[in-house]
Amino acid sequence: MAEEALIVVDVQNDFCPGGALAVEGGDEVVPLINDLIARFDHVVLTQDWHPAGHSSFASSHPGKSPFQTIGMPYGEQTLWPDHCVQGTPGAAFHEALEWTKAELVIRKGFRKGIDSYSAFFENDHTTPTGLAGYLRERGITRLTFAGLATDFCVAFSALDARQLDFEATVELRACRGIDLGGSLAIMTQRMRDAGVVLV
Ligand code: VGL
Ligand code: ZN
Repeated sequence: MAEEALIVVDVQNDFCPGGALAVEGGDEVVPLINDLIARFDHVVLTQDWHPAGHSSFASSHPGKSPFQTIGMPYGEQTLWPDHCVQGTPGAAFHEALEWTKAELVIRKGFRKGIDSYSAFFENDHTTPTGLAGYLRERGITRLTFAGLATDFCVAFSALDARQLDFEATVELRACRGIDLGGSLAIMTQRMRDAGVVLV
């Protein structure tokens, strides 16, 4: 029988109000995600986990500001405020998130020279995080995504899931987006076109 897992994406303090890269209403997803966690047999969390001075931080590029883009060897990269620095309170899960049941925490973005939005691949779209192998070895083929941010880490993860032949559902009411230059509408459409079920 097809096994299912819930993938909880980046429900961390820096993506919640008051955080370094706050997503509007980011904390509102926590009770909804706690309900989902209670309903799923298997739960995986992702955690954005950057070293200080990470190349996705605008502060690492003299003259650049957050939300500008630059060319990196692996393609275009949006620059962000410093966020989710390893071991800082901003990188911790939201204190109300009931994460104890989680079987795996996938940390991402820990290589200084490359960002990683997706739970499956870094932003070069080729360096794997190991999550696909972990899920496949366990016979898990159906994935439900929730968390932050809809148009970045959630969307990149769901799109890669489809590319890797997993079934993918996104619980939109348990997600909040950044919406940079129309990215929310663009990524929502890309998910639909890829066969991601949006509920
Ligand atoms: C994210 C921007 C930078 C996310 C992470 O979790 O969507 N966005 N790092
Ligand atoms: Zn990040």
